[in-house]
Amino acid sequence: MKYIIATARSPFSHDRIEGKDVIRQNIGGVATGLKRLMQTSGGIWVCWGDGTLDHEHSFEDYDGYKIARITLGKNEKRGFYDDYSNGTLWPLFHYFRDKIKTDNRSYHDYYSVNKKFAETILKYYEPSNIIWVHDYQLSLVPGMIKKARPEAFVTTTWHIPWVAGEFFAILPESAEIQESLSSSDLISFHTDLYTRNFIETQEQIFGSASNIKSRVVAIPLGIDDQYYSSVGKDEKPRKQKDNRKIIFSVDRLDYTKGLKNRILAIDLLLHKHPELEGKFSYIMMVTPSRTTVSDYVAMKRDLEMNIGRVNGKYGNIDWMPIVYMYRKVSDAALKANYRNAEVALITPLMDGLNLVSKEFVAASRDGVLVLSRFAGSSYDLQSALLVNPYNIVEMADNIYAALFMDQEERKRRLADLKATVSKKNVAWWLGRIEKEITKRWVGDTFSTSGLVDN
Ligand code: GDG
Repeated sequence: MKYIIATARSPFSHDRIEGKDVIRQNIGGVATGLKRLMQTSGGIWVCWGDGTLDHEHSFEDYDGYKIARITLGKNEKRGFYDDYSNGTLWPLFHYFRDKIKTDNRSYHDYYSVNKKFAETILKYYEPSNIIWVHDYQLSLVPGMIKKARPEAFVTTTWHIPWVAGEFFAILPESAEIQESLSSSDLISFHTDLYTRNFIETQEQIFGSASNIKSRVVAIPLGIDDQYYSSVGKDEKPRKQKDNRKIIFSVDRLDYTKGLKNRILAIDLLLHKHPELEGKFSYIMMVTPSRTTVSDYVAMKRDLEMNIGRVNGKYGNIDWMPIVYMYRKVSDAALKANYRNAEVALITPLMDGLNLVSKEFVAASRDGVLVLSRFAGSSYDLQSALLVNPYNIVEMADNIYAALFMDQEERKRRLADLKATVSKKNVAWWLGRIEKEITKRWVGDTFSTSGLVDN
């Protein structure tokens, strides 16, 4: 049995940088999990080729599987990716009402790009294939495939939250999207809350959800815990100057991540506890993201202004409370930062899951996780210090508690968290999805990828 996987972003892209042809790997846990599946079971990965040289590699054999790339024109990309996916659906599914753009023209591009994906999938489809569609950029693909080939098995994984039905109703195209997704043979979300919201949405739009209840499941994505817990051979624990404690975070630059509220919490922490001057460094890594979307440009300016304000207010010639880095770092550097941190501050305002929280837990030696209640991962990571990211006082108090938590409690909490993260790792996730497919598959040739670990 082979998969045809469809994701908006590609596992890697071909680019020309300073006159040299290079391969750029896609960062992020989804790509890592799926690469592993494709390497083991083979199949075809259909994706958007956004690299400058990807048009020269529209179909290639790579590492045991095949990649089919769809190239998009400049306007098409803007309508599909910047405007509808990231300007309409992203804020909608994270409850940012004021940011939702409801513009029919960009839906047109979104529709036609989804059609290109569906056509490409159907071009390669064979009856023994499982078609696995990922995420909000491709929400119309399941419906398009089922219309053309009702017998094809389509499973969909939704990586971001699913909102309450009455909020989803804001979207002019809500019925089309719901109809398409609910035609999947299996649809998975990260939490029970999202599955409940999806079923309620179905009831509100179509009057009943009895036909989809058995096809909707909650299976949270896991990470490759062994990779994060292994120590690189050149890696040494870093000593901070004057034994300063390290608070760490890494996020894409995004308004859903609650970056500014964290700076406000550091401000309040230092206001309430002036004795903490010089006692910690907050290393805030921010990864450039969606740099062509206008909201993100303004947000960056506002964040940097606040970091400067807080550093200016409390810093001195030997110490700045916030060490800010705006760039992508290597996997090895990220792992070392996870390991060296006493506290991880992961406080999104809304997040489908949040892989960073799990990666920190796997890598950490004795760190404390301060985690937002609105991250999907908080459902499983109950031994973290859970905070409301809108409540600045609560955040400041929990950062203080994390910095000064006694060893016994740190160890107990981290051991609980590690047990969950390694039990529900990426192999577990793939295994659970394959098990659900097996239950529903009516073809006679289904065999799992062998990654099952449940
Ligand atoms: C969607 C949902 C859901 C980040 N900066 C660097 C870097 N990263 C890696 C992290 C992590 C990943 O990117 C980000 O994880 P998220 O969980 O935020 O995932 P996304 O793909 O952005 O988002 C989210 C996820 O899908 C999975 O379903 O959790 O809720 O929005 O793996 O480590 N990696 C490196 N350098 C960086 O600078 N090497």
